[in-house]
Amino acid sequence: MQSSRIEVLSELEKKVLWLASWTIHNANHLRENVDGLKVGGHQASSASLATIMTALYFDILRPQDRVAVKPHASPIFHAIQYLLGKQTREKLENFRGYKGAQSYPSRTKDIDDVDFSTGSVGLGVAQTLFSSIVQDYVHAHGLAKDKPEGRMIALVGDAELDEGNIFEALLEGWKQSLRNCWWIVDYNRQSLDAVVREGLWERYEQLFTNFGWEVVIVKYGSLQEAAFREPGGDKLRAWIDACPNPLYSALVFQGGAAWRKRLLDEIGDQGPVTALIEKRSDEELARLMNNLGGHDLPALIKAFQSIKHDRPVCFICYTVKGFGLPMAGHKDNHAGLMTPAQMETFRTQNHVRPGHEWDKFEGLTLPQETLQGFLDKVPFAQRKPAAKAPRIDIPATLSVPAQAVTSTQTGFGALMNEIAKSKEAYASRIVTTSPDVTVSTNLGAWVNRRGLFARSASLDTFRNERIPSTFAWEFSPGGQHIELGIAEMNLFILLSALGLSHAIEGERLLPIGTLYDPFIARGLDALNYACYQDARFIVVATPSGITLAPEGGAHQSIAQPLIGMAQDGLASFEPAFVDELAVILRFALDYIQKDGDATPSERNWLRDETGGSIYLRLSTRPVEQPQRAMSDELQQGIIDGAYWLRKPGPNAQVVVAYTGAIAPEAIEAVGLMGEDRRDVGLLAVTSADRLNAGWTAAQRAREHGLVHARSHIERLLDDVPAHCGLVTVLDGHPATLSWLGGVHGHRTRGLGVEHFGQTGSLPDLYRHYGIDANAIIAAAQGLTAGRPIRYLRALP
Ligand SMILES: Cc1ncc(C[n+]2csc(CCOP(=O)(O)OP(=O)(O)O)c2C)c(N)n1
Ligand SMILES: [Mg+2]
Repeated sequence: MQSSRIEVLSELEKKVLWLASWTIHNANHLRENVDGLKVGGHQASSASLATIMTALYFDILRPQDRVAVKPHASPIFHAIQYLLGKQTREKLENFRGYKGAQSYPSRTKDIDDVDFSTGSVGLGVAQTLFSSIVQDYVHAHGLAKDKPEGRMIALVGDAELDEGNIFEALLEGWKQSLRNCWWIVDYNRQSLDAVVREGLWERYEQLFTNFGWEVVIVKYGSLQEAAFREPGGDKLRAWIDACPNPLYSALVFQGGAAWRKRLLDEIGDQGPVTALIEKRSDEELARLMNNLGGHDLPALIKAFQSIKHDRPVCFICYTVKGFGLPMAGHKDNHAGLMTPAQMETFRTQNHVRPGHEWDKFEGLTLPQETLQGFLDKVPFAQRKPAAKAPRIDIPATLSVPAQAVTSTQTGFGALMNEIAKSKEAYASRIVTTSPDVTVSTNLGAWVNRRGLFARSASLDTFRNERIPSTFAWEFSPGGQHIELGIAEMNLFILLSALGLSHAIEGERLLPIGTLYDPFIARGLDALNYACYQDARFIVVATPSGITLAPEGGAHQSIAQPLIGMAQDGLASFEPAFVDELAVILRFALDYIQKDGDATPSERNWLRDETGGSIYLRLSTRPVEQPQRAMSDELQQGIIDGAYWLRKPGPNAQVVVAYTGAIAPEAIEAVGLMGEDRRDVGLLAVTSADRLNAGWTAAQRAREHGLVHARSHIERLLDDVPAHCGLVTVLDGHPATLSWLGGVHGHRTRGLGVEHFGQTGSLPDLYRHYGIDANAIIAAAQGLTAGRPIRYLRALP
């Protein structure tokens, strides 16, 4: 290592810390002026990573590498990008402000080339692991041939390692022969509330080693290493090693005099170490004791450069939270901010003149040309924006053999089987994944044809031994299904990684993940995370609801339809029939590829051109399938979210609106009411989510003066007379559909499931929860005047 390179890097490190601290100070200052509020700027948490990120971004990273930055190091990341010319002063001045640089790095909201969004701790870390697997998948399929393999790197807070999803990912990574993944732990031994427990590094070391990772511990800086070589140095080293975390932090906070007193008290009588301590001034002593490996550029660069293989590596880098700032080491420093007076002192230390705070080289000693010349050549900054991955054509229709009676889940399996037979390009871009429910979500036929993915091939032993089995589980680099262990967090983070392949690998994949509907809740934050960073995928959740009758309560999902409605970036559908599903799946494969204009369509007021991910809620309940031609109008209704299965007449007294597997009950109820109520209508709702989104958007458009804006649901309900009652029903929370009454003010009774499920037969449960035909009729009678409905039986 040339010393001049280190000199440049340490100047940049200083500048990065200054800029990040100033960004936070400046932003908080603004906030205080406006509304007296203080917002946590994470000065200490950022400072902890200043050296590591300087070493990485300005020296170690190559253009093909990708990084998930610890959320609270966002100011350091933005400062680095500012120096590299990829972030603007305007955005930094507006840090944490409206449209300013983001508090936590965001792929979609920041302008400075964020690789992975972070914020919810633990998720970005696991994302790097799954992104490595996706990189292997893409290359194994002969895609992105010219793109060199990159390292997927996570900058991890030590307390972040408490998040269980990291360990679920670690286990899966081992199973999938993970490569090219580095996790760099910012081992400052502090979390948000406190100082972390002693000796965690030893647990981590064993754990990571067990999973096949190399572990590199970067504990001492080069000043410390030099001091250890002095007479008495071994005593100093032993003292450091034995020092409890809270004490070390407290001494860092107190500074040189406190270090001297403590060291002399504890080891001052042990021979030459006294001289080692005494010959240093307070300031030199503090610098020595603060010189942990994670704040020492030569130590870090040596550690990173020592890795010559592609196995996963965990670096445990000792750091001080708040390094270089007055709050360094204080246990309460997580959201701490420097006071204006402290900032002034920091300004003086950095030789920054008032009015020159944003000047890139202000206060540095090396000539500007040297620094700018260095920045111009930083390897990581040479990367070009990824070329847009082209759209993959999806056929106009997806066909599936007709069945008189079947379920949407079986239909899904049949559709995937047909796609598996196809020679068209889109079929080879589909990649499926499931957390140990591949067979029970009906992906078996697809997997039989397309195989499982692994970097090296292995045959199905049962098949080799000629033992009959319905499933051939052969692994090969060309396989198109990634089988996961039972961890829904992993499912969603893998979908997040697969769903960003077009942006990260420059190759578009069409990811489809399956799981049981109730277990969406297990991976919900990861699903939210995937949507937040605009990953594109289809999630097929089946089976769902109390329709899963004999399985028992906790397997029966209730809230999921509302999750589907409320989750941004995710359009949800719940078809009742397989012909609807075929239309929706085709739409979905196209929709996940869109990234166009955000202006809503004047037809349904949805922003379909922007695209997003898709959630399909399916069922195992076999129901009689309609025998009908799929007209363009019907197709459009299915996609827009609803269509009339039976159009209400001009004097309609009742409309039943249903979603999903409960269709036979709705159809039956409408039939039974016909003699006693006029012109009963039956509305098939395939997507409460899209209906609701279109309705909200059309209302907003009208408020903005577009007086003719009309959403799909408004048009559908236009001709329903005002006195007509509306009964809504689904196997899920009733709020999913009961808002329909608000569209034109029809009196509405929402039926659905509000309480945990239980075991029983389907009729038992539908009766118990009040979503069977009789309950629909009772609701209709309650809403409408007229003679008693003759088929209504007393409710249980
Ligand atoms: C899932 C989740 N839970 C809680 C938080 C709130 N939170 C933010 S940072 C933090 C502590 C992080 O400590 P560490 O990872 O050691 O980072 P450091 O600031 O010490 O570098 C917590 C609890 C969060 N961001 N995400
Ligand atoms: Mg920490």
